[in-house]
Amino acid sequence: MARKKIALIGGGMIGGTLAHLVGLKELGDVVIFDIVDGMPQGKALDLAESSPVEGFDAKLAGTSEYAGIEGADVVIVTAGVPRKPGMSRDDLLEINLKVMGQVGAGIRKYAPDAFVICITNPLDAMVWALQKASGLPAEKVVGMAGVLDSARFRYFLAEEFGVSVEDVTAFVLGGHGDSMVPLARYSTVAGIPVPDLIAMNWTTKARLDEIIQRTRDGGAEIVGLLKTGSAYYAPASSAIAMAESYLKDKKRVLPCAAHLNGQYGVKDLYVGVPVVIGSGGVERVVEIELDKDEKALFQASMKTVEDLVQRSRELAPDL
Ligand code: TXD
Repeated sequence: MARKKIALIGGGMIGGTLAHLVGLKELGDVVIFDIVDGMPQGKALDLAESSPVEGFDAKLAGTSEYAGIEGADVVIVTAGVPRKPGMSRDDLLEINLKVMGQVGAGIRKYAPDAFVICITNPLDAMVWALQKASGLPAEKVVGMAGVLDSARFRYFLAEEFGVSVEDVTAFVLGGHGDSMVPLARYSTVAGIPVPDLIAMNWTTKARLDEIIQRTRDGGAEIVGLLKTGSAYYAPASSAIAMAESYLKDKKRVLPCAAHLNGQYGVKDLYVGVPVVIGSGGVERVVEIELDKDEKALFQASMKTVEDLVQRSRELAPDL
């Protein structure tokens, strides 16, 4: 059986890390596409030269031609401009919409059967634009944000409780950004819901609220520390988890920005919800029961996504 082909559109900080992880996990061959002259070729060669030491077999190539992504099984898109300190995700809207138009056209032409994962910010609008621009079925185009946001929540909870990150599960719903909705009720330590852990005196409601706020601000915290870019290790790991679930038909239940068509009362928007990812792409949207407060937070988050998409429609009417 031929190796799978994974195309990475954007070979920057996340793109390079994605290529490294694909190699280390032996998920398939890699093509890095970028508009910067020589950079994708240089990164691909450097990574290929690590393969004898790490012991993985994969072809790694760099390209500035869309033809290079031909026949890709998975396409992961990070192309665009990253957030700088003080810059909101929304500031990136206009420039990155143009990039999604180009990338979508490239995917439409050369990789129409691929499973496409969008990472570029502002995420919920970019994945919407990428699906429109590529014309791929909505279940084959998803956005990565929830796996990262919930990984941050899990990490902070594991630290708080002094337990393994492996035993902490967490759910984050809604848009990627300040309006995301971390769901404490659906977050557990080995199956014990976080509110029960408060009752067991493992933590306090006040501490939990601080952790939730830190999760919401997780991206900005890293941007503030790095000063010259945004997070890339955890975002790359998160997208790889999604790609792996597709490639291996694992049917993992992961929070992703998925196209909703009525679920959660939402129409034609990409919003972070739990989905099942298997060889069919997004095979199922999991509609969980929300209580009154959670519903209100989800609605507010939805409103910010709706506004962003509305502005995208105005800025890019031909999408
Ligand atoms: O949770 C999430 N979704 C995110 C999103 C978490 C962290 C970062 N997130 C966003 O991912 C971030 O705001 C950016 O929009 C993307 C990519 O972040 P990265 O840190 O990898 O940015 P880089 O290093 O600037 O890489 C972007 C690359 C860079 O090499 C550019 O030359 C290239 O994109 N680029 C293009 N490639 C192809 N085609 C076009 N048009 C293009 N324009 C720029």
